[in-house]
Amino acid sequence: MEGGAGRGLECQKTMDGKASNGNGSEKAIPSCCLKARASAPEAEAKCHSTVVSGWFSESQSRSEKASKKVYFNNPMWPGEAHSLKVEKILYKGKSEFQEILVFESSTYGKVLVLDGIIQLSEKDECAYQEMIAHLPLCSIPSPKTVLVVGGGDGGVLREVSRHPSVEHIDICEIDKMVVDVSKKFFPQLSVGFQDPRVHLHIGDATEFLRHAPKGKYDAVIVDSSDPVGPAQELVEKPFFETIARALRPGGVLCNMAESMWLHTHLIQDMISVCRETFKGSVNYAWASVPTYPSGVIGFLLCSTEGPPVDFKNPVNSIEKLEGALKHKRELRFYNSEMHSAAFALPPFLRREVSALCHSSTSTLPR
Ligand code: JFQ
Repeated sequence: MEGGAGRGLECQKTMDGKASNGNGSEKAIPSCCLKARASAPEAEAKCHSTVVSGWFSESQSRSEKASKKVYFNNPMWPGEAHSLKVEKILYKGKSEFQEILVFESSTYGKVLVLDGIIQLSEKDECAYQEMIAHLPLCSIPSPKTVLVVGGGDGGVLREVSRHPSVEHIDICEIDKMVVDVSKKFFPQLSVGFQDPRVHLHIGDATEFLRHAPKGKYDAVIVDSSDPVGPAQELVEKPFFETIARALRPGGVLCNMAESMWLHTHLIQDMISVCRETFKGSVNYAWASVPTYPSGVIGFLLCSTEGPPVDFKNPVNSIEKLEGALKHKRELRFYNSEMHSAAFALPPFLRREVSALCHSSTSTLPR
């Protein structure tokens, strides 16, 4: 986009906390410019490099030399950085894989951040965890064996365990520290680990899937972080092939699939790869999650060849499952209407992601 550099310079003027109105007098910075403040080095970043002037921003920071901090756009959402006001930093640590931060926000409750990227907030986690779990599990009759990839906070497990038909839940999370931090700070999510059907495996998901018996799972749910760094291979063909192998005929995959506002190329690539790999249905759905970049998140739903799966019309509706609506806690976001609505796609997405048009089971009218 033209003019970006010029706007950047304007922002620099606000770094001292004041802005000039051009006639020599100074005025307070409008709140919209607070975001801009976080995009440059600041002495005030005293608690954590992503927290500047009391605001967490989802841009990344990296120390070049010990004393010098360099702030830059996150490559997944260049030119923007959603901010939350921080009340208190509750935890900061570094695992073998990533930097972990937990803070109390002013308006979204506690927030979990990995490598500078928001994973969940207490206020809106329900939308993501409920949708990523129930979109696939309500699309097949009586799911019994489920694998969760990632999801170390336990929120997806909490949702999967609402399903009374489920007998066995494997979870493969690479970073044990995420599980431990969640158990300490997010008991409403980590409650998912308490279900006796859950079996936790700490390790690499591709390895885990390679050794999984062929056709073992009715459903696989990939609750990954963004595909930069360690999660990169989770959007590539070999990974999807191992999932397809581990699913039974007519088994289902639900994979986090980023934002339709920001990542149409990635969505296009994922759909193309999944269409080659999964010979049943491939559909895209989405939900509103205010703390994720652009405020929405997508889900890619795929089924293997076998009994046909109509993702848009749940055959295993949650309202009919005994005890499901209130298991551990009440559902907050998901119901059968939200399920079907999630597959309605705006025209711009249909136009930009041509892969959505190339199947009898796509969400597009033919
Ligand atoms: C929550 N259980 C995991 N997964 C969250 N940009 C991702 C976090 C980062 C987002 C996309 C979803």
